[in-house]
Amino acid sequence: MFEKILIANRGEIALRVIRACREMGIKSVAVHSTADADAMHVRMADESVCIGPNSSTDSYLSVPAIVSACEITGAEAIHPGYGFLSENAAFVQVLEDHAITFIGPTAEHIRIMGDKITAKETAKALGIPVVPGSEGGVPDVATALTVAAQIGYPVIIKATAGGGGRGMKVAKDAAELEVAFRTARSEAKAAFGNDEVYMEKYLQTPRHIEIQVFGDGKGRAVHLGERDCSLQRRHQKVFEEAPGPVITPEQRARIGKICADAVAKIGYSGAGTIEFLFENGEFFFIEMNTRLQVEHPVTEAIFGVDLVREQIRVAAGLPMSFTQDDLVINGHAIEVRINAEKLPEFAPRPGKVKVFHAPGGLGVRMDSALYGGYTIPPYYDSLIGKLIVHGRDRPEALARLNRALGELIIDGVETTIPLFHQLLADPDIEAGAYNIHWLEKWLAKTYG
Ligand code: MV4
Repeated sequence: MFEKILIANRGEIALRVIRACREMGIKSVAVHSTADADAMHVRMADESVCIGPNSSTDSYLSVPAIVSACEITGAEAIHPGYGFLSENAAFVQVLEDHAITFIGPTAEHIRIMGDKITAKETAKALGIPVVPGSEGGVPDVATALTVAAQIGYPVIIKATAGGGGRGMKVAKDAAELEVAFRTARSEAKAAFGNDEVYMEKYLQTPRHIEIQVFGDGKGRAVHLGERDCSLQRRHQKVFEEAPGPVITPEQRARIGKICADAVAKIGYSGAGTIEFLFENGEFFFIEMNTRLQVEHPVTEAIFGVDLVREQIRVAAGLPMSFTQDDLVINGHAIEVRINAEKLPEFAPRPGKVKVFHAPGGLGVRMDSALYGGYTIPPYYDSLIGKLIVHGRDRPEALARLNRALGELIIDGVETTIPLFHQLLADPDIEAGAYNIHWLEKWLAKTYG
């Protein structure tokens, strides 16, 4: 096992990894920007290294600074958390060349899944159901029209280098396709420096269902069911739950086995998430994320596993501590993401936190790096906490969420907490009757 791990991240996810390290008897090294000198991850780690100025580009995204911090402290492995360098194949390649262990998949697996066409071709070849669409890239409008005539309208054009919703365009008929195609291309070029696009049948009212997978890098893999992450605003998840409120045990077992077999076959290592659109009882692959996700705690709650501990184990060459048969769902879990933002526009509101009081009690987990007197810097993501609740069933989880939100106090900055009180009062949320468009529509009608 490793003696020392460096955490190339900040905020709640850095604490999450430090906690797993401490429970495993592993020393932790925090890295931080100058703006984060007083951050909780720096206090909680065994050691810390300042790696650069405020800007993420020059600190949390600086490969030379992070590799140097590793060499100075003698850390043998790096946990990337999510965001920042977590899905950067070039970074993982550098670590492979420096004999530093990356706690995550290989550079090659990250590269395959980072290119959305290669990802989809790989998924399809592995037996994962994909959305009907173009075979690879679509080079021109004429090809786009031919593909659309085959798959039927509406269609969606996506950037090969994209993901997370950036650079997508929908066309409802041939008349709209030419403009949609040209716009998608130029936006892809501007955003990613790569103008390659591909096309799919546009699904109109799906849910976003993602399957958690886990591989040992030696050809064994399991699935840990699904999360329903349909409640999103501008491609940012807001509320996530596991299990999905409309997924049957048979659907879960079937798609779960397909996903676990697929990642086993490629020798995938560590945590991964296979994202699907789910409509009329069918799953359609869209992307795979090769990292630990923000919403992993809902899966941990219902399966009673520590996913970060497992990531560290397999990175050290140990087997996973469970088999598929050990993984039995217990109850229901919900996460809400709390941002330092002003409603209704979700405008970032960094600043000084006067009082922070985390809720507690049975079935409540608060992952946050806040403390009273802390000043949230303006340079990074506005996520300041995740409240995760677990109950014996969905109604109990919802009641517990309502209760825990009532106990949570964050004074001094505006937050998205009031949104969740309002959402919990909505009959559609109570019924689990929502899709990927529900939240944007609800926000438009509630906040105007
Ligand atoms: C789609 C789609 C409908 N049909 N693909 C958005 C983010 C990216 N991961 C994929 N996205 C979508 N792909 C087809 N063929 C609708 C979306 C989409 C969406 C997906 C998940 C969650 C929220 C969303 C909001 C708008 C659009």
